[in-house]
Amino acid sequence: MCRNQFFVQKREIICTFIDLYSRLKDSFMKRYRWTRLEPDPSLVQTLSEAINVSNPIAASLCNRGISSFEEARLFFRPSLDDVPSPFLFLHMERAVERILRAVADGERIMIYGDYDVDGTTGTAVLSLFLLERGADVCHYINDRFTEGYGLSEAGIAFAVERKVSLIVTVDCGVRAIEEVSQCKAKGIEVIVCDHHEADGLPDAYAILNPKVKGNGYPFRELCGCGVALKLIQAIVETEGGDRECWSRYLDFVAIATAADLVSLQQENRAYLSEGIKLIRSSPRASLSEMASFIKVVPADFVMMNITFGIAPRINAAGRMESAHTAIKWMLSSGQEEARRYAAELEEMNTRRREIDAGITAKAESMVAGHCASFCSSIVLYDEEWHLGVLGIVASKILDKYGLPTVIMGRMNGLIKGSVRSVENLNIYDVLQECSEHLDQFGGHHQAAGLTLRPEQLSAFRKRFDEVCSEQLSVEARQKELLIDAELALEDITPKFMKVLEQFSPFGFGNREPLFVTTPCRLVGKPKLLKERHVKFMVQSGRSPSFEVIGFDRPDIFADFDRYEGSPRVLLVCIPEKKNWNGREYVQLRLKDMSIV
Ligand SMILES: [Mn+2]
Repeated sequence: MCRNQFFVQKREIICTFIDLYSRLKDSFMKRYRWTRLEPDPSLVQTLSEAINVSNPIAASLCNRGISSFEEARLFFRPSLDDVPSPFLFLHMERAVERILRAVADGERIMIYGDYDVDGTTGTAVLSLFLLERGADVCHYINDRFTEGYGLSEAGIAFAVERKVSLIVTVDCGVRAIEEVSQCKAKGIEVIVCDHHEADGLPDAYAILNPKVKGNGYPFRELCGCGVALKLIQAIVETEGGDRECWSRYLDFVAIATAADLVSLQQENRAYLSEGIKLIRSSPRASLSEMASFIKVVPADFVMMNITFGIAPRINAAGRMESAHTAIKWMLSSGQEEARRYAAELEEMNTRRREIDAGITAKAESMVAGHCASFCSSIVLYDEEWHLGVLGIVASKILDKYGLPTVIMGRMNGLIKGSVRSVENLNIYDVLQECSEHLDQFGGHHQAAGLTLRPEQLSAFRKRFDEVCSEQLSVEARQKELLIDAELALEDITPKFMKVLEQFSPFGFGNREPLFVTTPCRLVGKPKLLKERHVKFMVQSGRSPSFEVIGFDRPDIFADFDRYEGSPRVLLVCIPEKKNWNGREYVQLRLKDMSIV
């Protein structure tokens, strides 16, 4: 071999080695697929100048569809002044006229709601509003287990028995074609307040639903309780009342908006922030009593107290016994009554938690055995499992293993289950492919429910895994982080933090802005907290050093351990204001990391 050839070969070997090494290094660290969003640079530049914010902030806004001064104003300053008129709904005038006539004539009105947070709060606000007008109002909520979702025979029989002549539905009704005509045949008129999609429409007196074709309302993303609020607003405006007469229900509307996973954009942001303000400044009895159970004073109330405190307690009623306890709590007139029902909800939620923890533990112990035979899904069944918590358990298993999950229990000789799916897989389509093994199924692309006969279980399990394996690409199996912009540590200024905070409230349709840092250097030694969380300091250029916290990432601590000296890293993180012993500082909440 000539000398030259030798060097070429050697260089190739070194290059291959470096390449392999850097790929190995990469695989040590990254847990997620990083997707850098790339908004139009000229749009980002123009917006950043128009509203005087830094480029990373402007890019994050553009990624949320906000690219003008006016759109930014509506986003950062959500106000009730900007919400559209309720009379844009095609049938609103009819609905108002019919309800006012029923109130004037002393007709009995029944509010028919769903058993979840959205349906029960919607039922409560309509009931409270009409009761104050001296209307003769009753309500009906389906039993989750015996009646399921939508208008039921038992519900209609209840209305007939109570001599009801007008039903107003909340968070259900738009698909009840058969049931609405049954009502009509029995002399009961129906007004539908709903936000579910529907193909055909029922022959109702009026249909208020922003997702129905030609409905006239410009914002599609209202929750069911939000639609009920628009109806209340329309009645108030027809009677010449002022805003306070309808905005006083925003506490419950905020709770429904946060809990029902509707998009936190446009007017939903106004309802949520105004509703939370209302709970802070003048909480009604039911809310102040529940606040003491979730250990928060109303004045400090935040969005998290809804999602992790109030919503699960309301849902516990429908899951464990009957949603009626939740309605009674919402309609309570004094502190004492409110305390009694809040305590009942607390007890049901404690029970729900115990049952859910037990089932989750059992399900987790079954995963390994299941995955020995199936690799693209998790389908678990136990005849003892309580049907009310299966959806919660399925979400937890999905979160942990990242595979489409079905968790099932038994009722009346049939198997019933909840299905939860990863982001990039439409689970409704998957179920459709398995329909020969199913008695019933329904839901949407991320969550569904199903019923099947026990003898179909093993065939269903096999088919479900087969379809998932066909439809789940390699990419879809790895969780994706959507990164809004690159951020240099030097750019994390007090002003940056102040603007960033105003992106909240976060949730569906408004995720937290996520940044990838420019390369920065590890300072000092990383720490492992509670054997699970990694904490370390970073610094770059002339920036001060920042504390980084990575929850549940002991792997990062272990990886650092393998490196000599202080490696340079890229962080995918969310900068957050922290307060410790009266000192305010910025901490970077870490989602993922790689070494450069
Ligand atoms: Mn709903």
